Amino acid sequence: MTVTEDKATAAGSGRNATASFARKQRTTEPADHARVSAIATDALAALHEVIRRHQVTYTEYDALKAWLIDVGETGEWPLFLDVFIEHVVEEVANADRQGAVGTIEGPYYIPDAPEFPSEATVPMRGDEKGTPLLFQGTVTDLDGAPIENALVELWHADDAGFYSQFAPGIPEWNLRAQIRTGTDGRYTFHTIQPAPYQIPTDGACGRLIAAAGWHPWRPAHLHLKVSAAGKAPITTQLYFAGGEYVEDDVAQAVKPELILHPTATASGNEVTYAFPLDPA
Ligand code: MBD
Ligand code: FE
Repeated sequence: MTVTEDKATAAGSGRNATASFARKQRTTEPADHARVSAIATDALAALHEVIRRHQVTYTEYDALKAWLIDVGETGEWPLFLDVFIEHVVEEVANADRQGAVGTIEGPYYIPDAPEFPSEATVPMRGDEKGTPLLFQGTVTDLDGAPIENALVELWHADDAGFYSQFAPGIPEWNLRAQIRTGTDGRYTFHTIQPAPYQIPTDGACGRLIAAAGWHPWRPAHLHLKVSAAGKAPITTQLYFAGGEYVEDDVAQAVKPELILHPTATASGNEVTYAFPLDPA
């Protein structure tokens, strides 16, 4: 076993994900009391209805209380929210898009990864495991005209399903990079294919999944953010046709438009994907 597989814990990854979220710029707009009241009233009413429908007992209420406390103490709120809630927020946010299809960001994005001109070999260990992947394509407007100087950010798990800066023993920027497209709007990444991701089984989220008899897996995926001047930035993920859990993602974040069909070459796999960006 490597250091990562040996030492990765729900609490360790939760602590890092919580700290990473706290670092994000957040606006402190004054509360719109009417909107807060409308959303909070309906959210609470939805829970009250579930309690009545299922005749929830005090034993179950106390189990919930203990579990919620545990989610916070192990830092798993980013994981829980992004796995079970974010897909609906994304659906609402991106409902009117015409171009590239989005999906959830998840808890493991870090801004300001090492930057490359239009072609990058993604930072990786000398002995990085996994099938080599040539991932390339274009950033365009909705009419297909190439966009120069678009930013394409890529981050993904390694061949054991772990993310740098969230699991121990992995170099800081491993499998994270950003590219600026050239005049032809093209980007080219040389990387490796990630493995499916398993929600940590030793934390509060894992306990809920086990208690409910669900499975803790996300299909293998590439995370992307694509942005350009005057365009609406997009956050998305790409999956691999025929891969395990593509049809059964615990985070419900797979869409048909996001499934890649790579071809095998002498040196690994190769795939092309285009990002037509909506106007801002
Ligand atoms: C991931 O890698 C991820 O992409 C999401 C959405 C949730 C948990 C782990
Ligand atoms: Fe992920």
